[in-house]
Amino acid sequence: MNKRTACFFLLIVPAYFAIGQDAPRPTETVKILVPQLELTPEIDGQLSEWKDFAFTDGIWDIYRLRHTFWYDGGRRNRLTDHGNEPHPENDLQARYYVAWDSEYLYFGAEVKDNVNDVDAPGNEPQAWYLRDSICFFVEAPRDEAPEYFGHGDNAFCFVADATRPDYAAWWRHGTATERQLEEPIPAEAVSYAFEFDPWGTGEADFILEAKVQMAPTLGVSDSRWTPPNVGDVYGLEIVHCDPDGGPYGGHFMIYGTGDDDATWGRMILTGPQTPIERRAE
Ligand SMILES: [Ca+2]
Ligand SMILES: [Ca+2]
Ligand SMILES: [Ca+2]
Ligand SMILES: [Ca+2]
Repeated sequence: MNKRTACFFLLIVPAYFAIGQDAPRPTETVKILVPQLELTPEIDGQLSEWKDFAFTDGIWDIYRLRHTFWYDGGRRNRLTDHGNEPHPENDLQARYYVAWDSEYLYFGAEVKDNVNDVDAPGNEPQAWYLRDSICFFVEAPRDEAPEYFGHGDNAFCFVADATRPDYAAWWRHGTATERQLEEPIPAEAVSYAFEFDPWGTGEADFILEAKVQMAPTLGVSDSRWTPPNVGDVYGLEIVHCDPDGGPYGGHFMIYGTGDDDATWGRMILTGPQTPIERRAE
C-alpha cells in the first residue's frame, strides 16, 4: 500500500464505525436475557460444558441480519467480494454465546468463515476492525444517555489469530474522563482460547471461548458499576469483522448500529437456565 492510499484509508475507517451518527437511530432495542452460570467453564476452546447454559439465539448470517430493524445493508452489515467468494451464507455465519457469574463475563462463538485474515494495513494493535475478530460491546450499567463510546462503554475484542499476539484480546473503553482508550485487556483479567477448524470443514472456521473479569474492566470504565446481581441491566452489541483479504472488509453488527450505545441491546442478567429438553417422542 502506498502512502497516499494509507492516508485515505485512515480517514475512511472511522466513518464506518461512527455510522450511527448520520443514520436515523432505531426506536427499538433488543432484550437479551443472559443467564448466570453455576459451573466454572474451562477456557480451552471447547464450549460444550457451558453452551447449553448460556444465552444464544442461534445462527446469524447476512440473510437473517437483513430482516432486523437495525439492518443498513452494505454499510452496517456487509460482506465483501474478492473475486472468488462462496455463497453469502458461507462467507460468514456464527452462533454467539454469553453468560456471567459473580466474577466474569463469558463469551463464546462458533464461526464458519471462508478465509482467515488477520493482517491489518499498518499493523496497528488497536485495529481489530481490520482483522477477523469478534468484539463484544458492553455498557455496564446500561444508561439511557446516548454515548459514542464514553463513560461505561467497553469493547472486548478477540482477534482470530492463531499466533496470539498481544493485541488479540483488546479493550476499547471509556472512563469518567476519557471517551475512548485503547489497550490490551489486562492479562490478569482475561483468558481466551481459539480452536481452528473444529469441525473439519475449513481452516478459517473457529470456536472462540473467553472470559473477562468484570471488576478490573467494567469497574474501571464506570465507577457506578457494582458486582453483578440478577436483574442488573447492561448494554450489549456484537461486532464481527471479516476482511477476508481486503484492508477493511465485511462485518456483522448485531443488536445495535455501531458506536451509539443507546442502540445496543438491553442485556438483563438472569438466574441460571436449564438446557433445551427434547421429548422422547
Ligand atoms: Ca471450555
Ligand atoms: Ca468471510
Ligand atoms: Ca449510554
Ligand atoms: Ca474471514
